[in-house]
Amino acid sequence: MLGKAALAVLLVLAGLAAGTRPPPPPVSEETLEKVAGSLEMYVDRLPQMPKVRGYSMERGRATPVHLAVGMYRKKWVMKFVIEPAKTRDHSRVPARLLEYHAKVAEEEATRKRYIVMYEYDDGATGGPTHLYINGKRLEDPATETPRVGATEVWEVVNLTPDDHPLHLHLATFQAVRARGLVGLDEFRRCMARLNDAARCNVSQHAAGDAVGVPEHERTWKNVGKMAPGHVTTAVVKFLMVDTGEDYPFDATAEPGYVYHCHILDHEDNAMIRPLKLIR
Ligand SMILES: *[C@@H]1O[C@H](CO)[C@@H](O)[C@H](O)[C@H]1NC(C)=O
Ligand SMILES: [Cu+2]
Repeated sequence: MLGKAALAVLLVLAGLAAGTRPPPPPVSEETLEKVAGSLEMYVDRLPQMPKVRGYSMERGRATPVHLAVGMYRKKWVMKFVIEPAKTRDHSRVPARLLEYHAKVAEEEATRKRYIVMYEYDDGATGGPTHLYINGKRLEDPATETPRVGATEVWEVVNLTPDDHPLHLHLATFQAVRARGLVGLDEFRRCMARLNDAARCNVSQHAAGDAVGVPEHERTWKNVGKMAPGHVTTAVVKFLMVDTGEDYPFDATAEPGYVYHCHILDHEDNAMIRPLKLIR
């Protein structure tokens, strides 16, 4: 579905693409992935969206294109044509926004987990083939089995060359810091061999400059950007952060939940793992 972040990105890009004078600035795939909270493909749905116009972004130039089903391999952006509303909008901005009761207390964490992002390449072409979290497939048994109500610290180690917006179902988290990995190649080689951050001396490698968490990320979220070559420390809460209470349903029920990269292409290429809550 059209996530808010994706919509915002598309609107920004549409804004860039819409101005024909002066020519729109180039938008690279890298930029897209950096700014997006999620990237999704909507082509199959387009025939039902009459006011959407396509712009291909080949060679960094926005050129109008005729949208058709099956264009999923092309890079393009959408322009939303807003027409005067024919219905009345009764929605209102609330006088007060939601207050979060849960504190960002790293020291309250009962458990620390390493969440390691790997990218695998095709030996012949060097092109990426799939992305695993902790070297495991979705089908492998859950290894993240937090207790309901727990606070945990997740050290997200991004060994891939790309940003990944990590998305947790059910849980809410805040990144508190990110540090660059020094001796990244050596660490990557060790991780490829042992798949064990502690045995590969992650704390010695996570010694690069601390990167400030941007203001807009310093709140309870369910998606957070994980920078390449960095270890991002996130405080994760398995409860309702607005009330500080337990979930109003049985969060331990089958089939459980998942966490994954919010870029659909990555998620579809196995960057997704089960998340199983226990009592
Ligand atoms: C981790 O660090 C210890 C102590 O500095 C060292 O003896 C060990 O060889 C290191 N392990 C790896 C896999 O580099
Ligand atoms: Cu990703």
